[in-house]
Amino acid sequence: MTPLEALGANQRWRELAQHQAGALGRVVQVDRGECEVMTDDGQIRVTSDSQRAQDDVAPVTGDWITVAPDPDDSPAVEQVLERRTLVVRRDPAEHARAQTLVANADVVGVVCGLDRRINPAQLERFCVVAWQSGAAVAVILAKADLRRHPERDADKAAALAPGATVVVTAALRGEGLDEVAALLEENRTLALLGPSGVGKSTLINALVGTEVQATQEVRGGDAKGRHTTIARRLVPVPHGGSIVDTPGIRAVGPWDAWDGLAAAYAEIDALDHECRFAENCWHQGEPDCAVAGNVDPGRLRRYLELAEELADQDLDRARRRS
Ligand SMILES: Nc1nc2c(ncn2[C@@H]2O[C@H](COP(=O)(O)OP(=O)(O)O)[C@@H](O)[C@H]2O)c(=O)[nH]1
Ligand SMILES: [Mg+2]
Ligand SMILES: [Zn+2]
Repeated sequence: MTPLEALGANQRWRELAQHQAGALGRVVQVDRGECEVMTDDGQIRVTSDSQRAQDDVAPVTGDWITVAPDPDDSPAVEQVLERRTLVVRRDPAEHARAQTLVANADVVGVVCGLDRRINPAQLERFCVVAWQSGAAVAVILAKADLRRHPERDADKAAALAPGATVVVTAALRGEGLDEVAALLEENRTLALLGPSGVGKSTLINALVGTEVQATQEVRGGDAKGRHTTIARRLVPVPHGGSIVDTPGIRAVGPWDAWDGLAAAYAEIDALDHECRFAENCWHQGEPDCAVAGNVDPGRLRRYLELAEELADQDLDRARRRS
């Protein structure tokens, strides 16, 4: 298998690239206007200078692109090929803006460290962002060696993340790695999402077999990790597939994520249609409500909070446009 095939090159991407003049490549890492790009001729540095690009989509890690075929110039991004999936969050610095994290992940793995209790609100928020991307979703429970009954955590996670595959790992002991590798079958791309310190880099290193990602001791006292690695880098996994870390995330804000909300709270969304649209019911004790009483009250409360957050964002965007 060529390095580009190891990163998921297939007939589909090659056909899309054929409509462009340039050669197919996949963005491995982006930093300050330059991309590391894997091509059929190996890895090259490409400027993403928008002057020469045909569109103004800024490439992110995981993007499939074509590289402008100009022999006299340094290589540049010609076109960012239409993304199959895209992980987007609300920009933590600039709240009225979206920040794109990873393109073309097949699976988004939301990672929770079992050195602390699963935080339902946090897990669900990450799941909203994960589902919104369009990828499949997995919840990866890390550091299971620290728990006497990790299967109970798995049950809890499954209840908080309907539709997601739940995987239990203890990467330092090499446990659960086969289950993660199964997510990577057919050269799929897995994007890890989760706060610092949960064990993402340790898991990647265990899968890859070498120290490709710096890991950091969790600070004493709290379980927050330091932000050791900031670059989002796509790395091939020896037994197939590729994996990308999203370091340095404290909290994740959903962005225009109504589909993600519906998927992350699928059991509530299914009932929601029965009364919200017919009776304009907000499931707060109205008579004949199909939702309240039939779903977990904590999940309902968090679902409604997130719906309000998204509705506020919609209003905000509408105001800005007018
Ligand atoms: N006990 C235990 N600790 C782990 C495991 N995986 C990671 N850690 C520790 O958790 C801390 C943060 O891990 P790291 O991979 O850097 O987290 P990241 O910020 O999500 O990339 C480090 O001190 C790791 O040694 C595990 O499977 N078991
Ligand atoms: Mg890390
Ligand atoms: Zn209702």
